[in-house]
Amino acid sequence: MNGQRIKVIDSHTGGEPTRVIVSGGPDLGSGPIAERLARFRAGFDGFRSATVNEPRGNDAIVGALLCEPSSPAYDAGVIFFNNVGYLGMCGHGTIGLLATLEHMGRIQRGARVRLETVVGQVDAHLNADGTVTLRNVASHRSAAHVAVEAPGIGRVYGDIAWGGNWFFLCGGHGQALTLDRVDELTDFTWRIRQSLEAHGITGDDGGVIDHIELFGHPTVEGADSKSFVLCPGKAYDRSPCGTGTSAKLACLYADGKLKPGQVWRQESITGSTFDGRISVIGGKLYPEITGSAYVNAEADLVLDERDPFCYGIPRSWAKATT
Ligand code: PYC
Repeated sequence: MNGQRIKVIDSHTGGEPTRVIVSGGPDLGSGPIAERLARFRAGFDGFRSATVNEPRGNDAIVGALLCEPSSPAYDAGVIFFNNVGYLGMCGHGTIGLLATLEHMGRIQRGARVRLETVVGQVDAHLNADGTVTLRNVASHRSAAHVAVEAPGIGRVYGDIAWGGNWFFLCGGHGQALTLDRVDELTDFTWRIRQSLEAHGITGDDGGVIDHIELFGHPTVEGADSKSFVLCPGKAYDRSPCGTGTSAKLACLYADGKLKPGQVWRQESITGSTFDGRISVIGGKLYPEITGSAYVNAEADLVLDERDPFCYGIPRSWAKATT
């Protein structure tokens, strides 16, 4: 048979899909994961598009390339990517990755996996009940109550926070957060995203704010809040977003509304939930996020060079950010 074969295992975490590349991925050489990401982007971006974009994937899928770690301080390396580029970190993807490793028989319940990500070390535990708890990179709020004028919307206010990716977090936006309004919510948040860019509003060191989060009242019993999250390639997060929940926890802590150890249950637009809590060590805030993932497919992707869409259908309207 013609074509390169790539073995993948798919899962979803609270509805948001993750596709782990098990074999057949590009050879990115050795060294720190950030250097390997640079090689991935420069030399193998077609692989990214081929594995997550249509016709083999869709806009919501996050890919996870498992790599050898650069030092014995880690158990594995991982590079997350999506329909338009690369992610610093991915919370739902980390939960999906651990469920996948269990499915493969590579880890057992109780295992702790020290992951080398592009933005730092993330420790993930496969709990006895099959849920996964990840300890994210240090997170913080960079600016509070920032005003942005968005065309067709007017002035909106939000906090800018880091949770492994950059987020703009808005309450008081006047939008009903219901699943039947995904198109309207996507349009609303995309306008905010474009306005932030147009006005040069960024995270620290010019980091592009490529995730927009709206918060509202919860609908699931026991949840503290419900969110809608717009991802960099204009897809919405079906899960409560691990890095977004981390950013939210950093804002709550900065406002004196969350204490270390206190549980914050974040509901997604689909009704799935993550439990978040923080610890503060040496003045730095480390979010812990707990959620569940389910493996739903094992497949061989075939990349046949004769296929005009071998490397996916490009998302020409959406810019890569990371
Ligand atoms: O869970 O961190 C997350 C995430 C980022 C983008 C999609 N999911």
